[in-house]
Amino acid sequence: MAAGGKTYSFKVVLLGEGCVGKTSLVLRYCENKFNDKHITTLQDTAGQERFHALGPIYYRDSNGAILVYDVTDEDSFQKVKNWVKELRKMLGNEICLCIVGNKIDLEKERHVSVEEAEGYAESVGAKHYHTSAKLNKGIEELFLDLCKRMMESAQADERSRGNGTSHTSTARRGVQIVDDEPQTATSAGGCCSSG
Ligand SMILES: Nc1nc2c(ncn2[C@@H]2O[C@H](COP(=O)(O)OP(=O)(O)OP(=O)(O)O)[C@@H](O)[C@H]2O)c(=O)[nH]1
Ligand SMILES: [Mg+2]
Repeated sequence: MAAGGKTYSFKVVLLGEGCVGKTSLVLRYCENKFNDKHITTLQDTAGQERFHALGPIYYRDSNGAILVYDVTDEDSFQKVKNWVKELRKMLGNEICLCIVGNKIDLEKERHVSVEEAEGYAESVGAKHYHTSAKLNKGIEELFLDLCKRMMESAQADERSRGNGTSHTSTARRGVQIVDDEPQTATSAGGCCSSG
């Protein structure tokens, strides 16, 4: 993404329990498409062991993290809390955290209250967003806001270092999807496979 003639490149990780809508959010943002079917990004039910071993490789050097839960699934919100703890512990306060309550079109089945989620986000220095990949709600705002925050953070960083190095990015709309092995370990036990 460019600002004042400058191009920045950031690493953002997308984390969350299986079936919360991670793929759907990216698909909506990048291609403006939505698929009703759940085709899990992960075709195995890797447990905590494997996920914990690979997690740090996946989120190492990240500038931002999008932590997704499903508003109808209380357990997926607890998983987000675990991720926040781990990311803060491993990466400190440098990383821009976005907590995303997805599937707000299913408001009637909501199991995570807005107050609780927003209050929690504030308490850990994260920002909370409400989205629906299905209805294309809140997604532009999420990505735009995250980019702004990461840019501000990078600029503050540059000022404090007193230099102006930058990187180039050729990714479409600033989103580059890296589908590598560690990523598949982030959604261990998708809802459709392990219940
Ligand atoms: N109603 C509703 N359904 C959604 C929304 N976003 C995703 N879904 C559905 O939820 C299911 C899972 O979506 P995915 O995007 O595949 O979820 P995921 O987090 O990538 O799942 P894994 O790759 O298994 O970790 C699919 O059936 C989607 O159609 C939404 O905003 N509203
Ligand atoms: Mg997926």
